[in-house]
Amino acid sequence: MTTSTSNTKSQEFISLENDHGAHNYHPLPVVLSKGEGVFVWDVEGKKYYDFLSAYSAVNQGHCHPRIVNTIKEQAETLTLTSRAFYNDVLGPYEKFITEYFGFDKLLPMNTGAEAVETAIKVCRKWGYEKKGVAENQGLIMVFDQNFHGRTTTIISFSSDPDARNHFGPYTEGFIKVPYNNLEAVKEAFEEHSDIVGVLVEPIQGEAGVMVPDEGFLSEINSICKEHNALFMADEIQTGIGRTGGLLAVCGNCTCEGHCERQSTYVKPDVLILGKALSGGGYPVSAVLADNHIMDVITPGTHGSTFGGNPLGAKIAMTALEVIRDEKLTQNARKLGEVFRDRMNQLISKTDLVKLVRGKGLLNAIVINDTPDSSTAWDICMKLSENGLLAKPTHGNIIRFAPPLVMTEEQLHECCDIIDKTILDFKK
Ligand code: IF1
Repeated sequence: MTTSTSNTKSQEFISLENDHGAHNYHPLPVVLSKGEGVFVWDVEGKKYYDFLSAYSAVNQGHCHPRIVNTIKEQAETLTLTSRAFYNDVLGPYEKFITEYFGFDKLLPMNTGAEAVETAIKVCRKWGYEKKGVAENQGLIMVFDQNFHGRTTTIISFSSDPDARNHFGPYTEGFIKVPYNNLEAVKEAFEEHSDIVGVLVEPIQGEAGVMVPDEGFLSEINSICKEHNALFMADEIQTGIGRTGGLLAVCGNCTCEGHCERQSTYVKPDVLILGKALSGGGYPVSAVLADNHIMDVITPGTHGSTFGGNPLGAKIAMTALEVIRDEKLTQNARKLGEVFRDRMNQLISKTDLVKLVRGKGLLNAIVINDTPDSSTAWDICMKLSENGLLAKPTHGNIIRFAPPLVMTEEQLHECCDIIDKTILDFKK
C-alpha cells in the first residue's frame, strides 16, 4: 500500500500524528487545513473535492457561513450551563427539532454512539416498565454487518472483528439476524418473546452502502407493531437529506421538512440522529420519540454534561434550517440519480468497477477485486492526486458521499475525474 508522500509539510503533520497519536485510523496521506462548501485544501494549497463529507457530517458543506455565524454568536454569548440549570436555547431547540421531525420529545446528546446508547437504554426501560418484560430479560434485535458506533455495548453486537475482538466481556441482550431478510426477523420474533426493540440502519453505511429491498423497513415496523416492540432507526449517517429524503425512512417523499403525507413514510418509534445535525460544526446528536416512550426517562436515569448545551442546540437549529432553506434533500436526490447514471456509463466501459449502488448522495462502487486487495486503496490514492477525496471501505468498496451543496456542474466535473482515474488505472 502506498502511504508515503513526498510533500515535506504534509509529512511533518503525518509524522506528528504517527508519533504522538494512537494509531486507531489509517488515513489517506492528505493533510487538510481549510474547507469551503464542497472543497477542501491541503497544507500545500492543493484543492480537492471532498467525497466523504466527514462521514456525512458536513452535508451542508464545509464551514457553511450561516453555521459559522451561529457558532461565533453563540460562542460569544453562552456555551455551556450543564443541565443543572435551564438555558434559553434548549427549550426553543427542543420545540424546533420535535416539530421538524414530528415527535413529541427530544433527548439531546453529543456523539452518534452516545445517542445509540441512549436509544438502547430508553428501549430496555420501556420494555420493562411498559411492555412488562421480566427484569434483565429484554432483547434488542440488530443486524449482521451493522455499524452503530464504538462503545463497549455497541461493539458487543458488531460483526467486525477489528471493532470487536479483545474488547470483551461483551454486553448481553442482543440478537443478530441477517440484514434485508424479513423471514429471519419474523423467525427471531417467533423464537423470542422478550424482544423489546429492533435497531436498524435504513441503509447500512459501513457495510458498503447496502440498500435494503423496498418494503424492508415498513415490514420491520409492522412486525414491531404486531409484537409490541420498538422500531429504532439509526439515521445518524442516512438522515438529514443525505439519501434524498429528509430521512431514509421518508421513502419517496421529497419535501424539505417533515411530513406524514406520503404513504412511503415509516415513522420509527425511536429516531436516532447525529453527524449532519451539527453541520460539522460541533458534535450534536439526538434521540427523538413520542411521550409514551420517552416518559420512561425520569430525573437521574440518563444525562450528559454537554448534551443540550446552548452552543450545540443553536448550531443544530441552523444546520437543519440550512437543509430546508437550500433544498438540500431535493438536491441530493437529483444529483444521486446523475451520479449513479454516470457511474453506470463508466461501468459499461471498464471491468474494474463491478457495480454502483446507493440512494441520494450516499453511494458506493464495488471494485472488481478481492476485499483483501489494495486496488480500491490505490484508486483512492490516484483520485486524490487528481483532486478528489474518497475512502475505501471493506477493502474493495469505495464510498462516494459529497456535501449536499454540490451543483450539477460540479458533480459532472467530479464524475469526469472518477472516469479518467479509473480508465487510466493500471494495477
Ligand atoms: C468511525 C463508517 C461512516 C454510523 C451510524 C452510529 C455511528 C456511526 C449508522 C456512530 C458512525 C462513522 C464513525 C467512523 C466511521 C463511520 C462510518 F465507515 F463506519 F460507516 F460514517 F461511514 N451510527 N459512523 O455510521 O457515530 O459516535 O462516530 O458520532 O468510527 O471510524 P459517532
